[in-house]
Amino acid sequence: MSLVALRYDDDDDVLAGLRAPRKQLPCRLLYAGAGAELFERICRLDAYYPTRTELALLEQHLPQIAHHVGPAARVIEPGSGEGKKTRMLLRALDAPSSYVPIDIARDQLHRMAAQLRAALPEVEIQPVVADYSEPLELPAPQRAFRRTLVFFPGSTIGNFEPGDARRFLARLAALAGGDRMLLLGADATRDAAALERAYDDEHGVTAAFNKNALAQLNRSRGATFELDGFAHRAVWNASASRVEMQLVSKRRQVVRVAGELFKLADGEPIVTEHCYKHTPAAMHALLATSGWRPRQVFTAQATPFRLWLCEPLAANRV
Ligand code: AVJ
Repeated sequence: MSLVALRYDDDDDVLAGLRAPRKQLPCRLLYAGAGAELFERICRLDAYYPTRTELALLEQHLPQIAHHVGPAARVIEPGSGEGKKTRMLLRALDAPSSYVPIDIARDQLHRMAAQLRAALPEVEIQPVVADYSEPLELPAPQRAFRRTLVFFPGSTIGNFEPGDARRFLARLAALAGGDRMLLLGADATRDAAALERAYDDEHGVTAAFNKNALAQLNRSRGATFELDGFAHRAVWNASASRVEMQLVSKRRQVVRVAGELFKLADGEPIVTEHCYKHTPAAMHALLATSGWRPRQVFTAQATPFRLWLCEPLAANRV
């Protein structure tokens, strides 16, 4: 098994975010520790439409996607999660050569890699433990491949600020090399009621997921957050076209993080995540400025969720 472990340092952006006038935490904290499991639970909620919508789209269109991608592809997946969509993709492709899942949740990544090796012994599986939003190096493949397919489902692209999304997609283009394709899942839902149901679910799973960011800091950075002192809130910011995950302080309080004190007013929010919703026009612009162009777009019926199968911009081909 080849494995590239990369160190990442969360001190600076955590403290910088808490010192800012609009308090903010990096969203990767949500997915650390118990967060990976909590996010999988969100994905199984009825109210959380993106996962089941995307699964149905994959089910329906993977044969067509596999036709475009062709045989012996190397598949790279930043933020691979539990791997259900991956299995569908690898099964649909024509004799995929290798698969590189990149995830920060080490245990889940290794579990998923072991399951894939058992299910698809003919595919080379090369997990990478890393924060995929940081520059990283990929392991050298042992098997020959014809082209690289980057798989980025789940509307995870919505977690990036606009400039970061552009830089990230451009970096994927460089990472994947000349004969590359990208399969991107993106959500364009802008219905406030549907978003509220999905991001503030009645079972409180999203609330627990959100508070996990504080629990992580208590564990890893000696922070003193009392989880009961904060309320989960999901705000639809229409002008920025994003859902804002917030933790609202229920009282005036002072918390310590890495030895530094932070004051919170009663009702003051800490923003933990932005979930951008990209309209087709916004997505076309984002792709065009990051070295990609859509080859075929697959749109769901019930909600404006899409799979964007992309290839390099002609101008980028050398
Ligand atoms: C992982 C960013 C795709 O935006 O729907 C789900 C994260 N946050 N519920 C999303 C999330 C709260 C999710 N993404």
